[in-house]
Amino acid sequence: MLIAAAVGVLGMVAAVTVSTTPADAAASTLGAAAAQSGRYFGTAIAAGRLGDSNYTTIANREFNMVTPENEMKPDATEPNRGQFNFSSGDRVYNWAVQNGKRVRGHTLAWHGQQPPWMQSLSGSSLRQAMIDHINGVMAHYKGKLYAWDVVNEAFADGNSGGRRDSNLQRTGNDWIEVAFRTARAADPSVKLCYNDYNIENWTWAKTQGVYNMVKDFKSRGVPIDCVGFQSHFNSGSAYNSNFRTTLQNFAALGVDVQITELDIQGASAQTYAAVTNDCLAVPRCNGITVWGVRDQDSWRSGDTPLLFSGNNKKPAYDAVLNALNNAGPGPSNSPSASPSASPSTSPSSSPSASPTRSPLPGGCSATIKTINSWGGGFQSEVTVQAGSSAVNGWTVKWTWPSGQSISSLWNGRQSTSGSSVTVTNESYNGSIAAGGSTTFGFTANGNAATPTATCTSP
Ligand code: 9MR
Repeated sequence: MLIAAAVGVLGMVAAVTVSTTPADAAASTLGAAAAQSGRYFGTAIAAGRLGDSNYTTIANREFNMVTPENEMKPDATEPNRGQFNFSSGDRVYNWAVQNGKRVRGHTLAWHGQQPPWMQSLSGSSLRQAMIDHINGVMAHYKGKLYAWDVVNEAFADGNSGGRRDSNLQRTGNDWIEVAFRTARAADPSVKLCYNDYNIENWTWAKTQGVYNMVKDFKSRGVPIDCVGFQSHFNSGSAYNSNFRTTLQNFAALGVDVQITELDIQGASAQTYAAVTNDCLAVPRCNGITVWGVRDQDSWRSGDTPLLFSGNNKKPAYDAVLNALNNAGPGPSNSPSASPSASPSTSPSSSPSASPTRSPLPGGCSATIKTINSWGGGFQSEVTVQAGSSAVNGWTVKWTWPSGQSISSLWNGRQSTSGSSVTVTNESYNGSIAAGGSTTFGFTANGNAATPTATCTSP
């Protein structure tokens, strides 16, 4: 009996050891699985649900990017003209960053969810109110966000391929570019996105309308960094496999692409996997955000469109996790991550990156990539990648070639001595799984530079 028990215990230990073999261990959460290819996996978060511990347990465990579902919209942030209110937005923001997540701001200029005072404005006073709104909200979150949906849903449904009629549109066709130029000046550190729905199918007129706008913006130097594809798929707007073509074609214009509000009526596991693989196939697809945590949290809960039902993972969850794990360290970790970008179209988003060093076993490597540049300054993203073993704490160092200086840095702690820069991890991003990666970012003064960086871990 004793011997049998001892053998049983040993057998269990052996089995556990085998199942956690580190070399090609699959990540067990969506965020960690996406991070293996340098991407994020996010969710919409509602401030009103943060008191529900079942909700926050899943949200905290699975996701590493957060979009406030309603809390940063114009009606929430500027309820009276010139009087800003960030209490709900900050609740979501603080929950996210306290739990080591980044935040996508949503949204600054939109025909929907305008406060009543804004709905009643028109012409030049509405135009000025839009500019003031962008400046007021972006000042509050300056340097803190990953991206802003600067303009939301400005194109018409149907076959026109043109703009949606709205009070903002009636202020003049240039309202979108004015919004983007205002946003760049207000916070040069944040990616500026155009976000819309029904632009996933490459053959649709609305998709072509937005594509032509982005092409025009890039050719004229209007600052735009990313396009958000909401991806609310349902029977009237079904997923089509040409979504990958759409993502590739937009990326080839020199913008990042992001799946920003994914939900799928009925949550077919196959369709969820297909969408995930479409993003993974495009180096400039930065990540995927689902529009809510559990079916009961969804804006259309009757469609059961999300990855969780109550506390349970649905088949679609497993399909997404497997797709992310199968991608492994993807092309987005390499310095040539953006082969389709057109670097000559605009100074912003030129994809230059420092050479990657092969990480030693147990060590780490760091790659500096230019995200944006403008007269006198630039924004960079640094990817810190673990080698064949996990990293616990990292230090990245480089030397500026020609007098550059960092103006703000996030997701890391900086110390500078002359032209030498040292950045160490924050408490929340020091641990990187074997083969995984994390990123930090900064804005700097001077000409964009991508010096070779070294990475060490204790
Ligand atoms: O999910 C949001 C829901 O709670 C709000 O009632 C609704 C009101 O406009 O907005 C929903 O979010 C929308 C997002 O902001 C923009 N794209 C469509 C989303 C679903 O309607």
